Amino acid sequence: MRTQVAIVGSGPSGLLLSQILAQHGIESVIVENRSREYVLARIRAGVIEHGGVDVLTEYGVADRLHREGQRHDGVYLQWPGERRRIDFVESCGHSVWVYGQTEITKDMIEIRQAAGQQIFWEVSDTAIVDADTDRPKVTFVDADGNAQVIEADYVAGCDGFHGVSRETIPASIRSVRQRIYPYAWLGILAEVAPSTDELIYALHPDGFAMHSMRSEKVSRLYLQVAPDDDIANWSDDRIWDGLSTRMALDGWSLASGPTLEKSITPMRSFVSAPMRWGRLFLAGDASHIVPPTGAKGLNLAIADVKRLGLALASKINDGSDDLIDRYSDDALERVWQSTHFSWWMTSMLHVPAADDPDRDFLLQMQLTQLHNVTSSPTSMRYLAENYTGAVLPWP
Ligand code: RFL
Ligand code: PHB
Repeated sequence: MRTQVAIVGSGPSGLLLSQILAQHGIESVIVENRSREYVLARIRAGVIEHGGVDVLTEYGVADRLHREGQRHDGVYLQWPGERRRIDFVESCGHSVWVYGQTEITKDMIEIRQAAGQQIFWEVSDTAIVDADTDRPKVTFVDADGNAQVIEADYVAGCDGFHGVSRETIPASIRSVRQRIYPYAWLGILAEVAPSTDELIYALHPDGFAMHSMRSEKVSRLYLQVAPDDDIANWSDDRIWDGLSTRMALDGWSLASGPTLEKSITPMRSFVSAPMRWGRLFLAGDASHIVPPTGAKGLNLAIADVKRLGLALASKINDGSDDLIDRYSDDALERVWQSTHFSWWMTSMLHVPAADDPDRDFLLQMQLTQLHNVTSSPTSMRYLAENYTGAVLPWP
């Protein structure tokens, strides 16, 4: 097989890249190691920066988002006895949108397949070869067990944190900077109307808790748990008790409902650089991951992919090397800003381990910081600008 751009991974990065390339008249083939059903059912992010919505709108994949997504103009930060709202619009003139990554993925798969996009589902043994030559290839075994080779002009590694693309770049030229946090998030999706108008991020001595949502009838909630905790230890009753205790506030109560899904996700900050090697370009989680507290992962993926789509279009259609040569450095600038913000939010809101000798001191520092962040207009603006992405560079 021959194509212009071979894309590894059919998550938000790979799907959006194929859409952007198609709009520039460039053909691509996607290979994905999971089934279509699995990818469509995967539950992940929920918050999209206003700039991310602009990109999805510009490339024609945001019609349902505009009909069913919810605009949020603020957020609540909470600690025992206090819940304070930061108004994004007042602080920086921007908002975010709440619309599930699951829905974005569904919309993009439908749009791409209706346009005839070739996607190989359930492939195995994906490998990227000759990426540092003029003839890069993606090899894989298709769902019927046939060995396949895609010869391409360029390869986009959009295969997430556990993919093969990043490791294709020789270790000798790759640098990794990371932090593994001593806690994880237990997330549930529940069939119950949200008990709040805005997202709540709460610090409590028992651990962080958060209330997000997907629609008027479906809520998404998270609890800080130990990184080695087992979901089997968490009955629905224990989860709802934990959420109610950690988000308790006089005059407010948390409504519970049937749990549709529950899982535990470890938390890590991770950046691998560079994001390009020869004709292989990395985008999204394949190159970097952030802890979910800043709601940045999907937004970084959208930003990378717009930058990469424009760079490849400029090279393929106009013969210009400028944007592909700058891709890695330009993308990493936003990656580091979002990595810092996610680390800052995470550090402010997660309780240190019970055996941390500095626990009491650190908890007091977090309370003081939350107080300060929600008191000063300058601090509120810092949070609002970063959370909504107002200060982050969009390509
Ligand atoms: P994905 O979504 O992981 O997609 C990669 C795709 O590649 C496939 N793949 C392979 N295909 C072929 N061959 C191989 N060898 C392959 N290996 C893997 C995978 O099956 C998959 O389909 O990466 P992508 O596209 O870069 O998208 C990144 C986002 O998914 C991620 O950053 C966000 O979900 C992070 N995130 C959040 N981001 C936000 O912006 N806002 C949020 O509110 C937010 N909340 C979250 C989150 C992530 C979470 N989890 C579960 C990690 C909340 C949670 C709990
Ligand atoms: C979500 O809705 O899943 C969500 C929202 C905000 C976050 C993380 C996850 O920071």
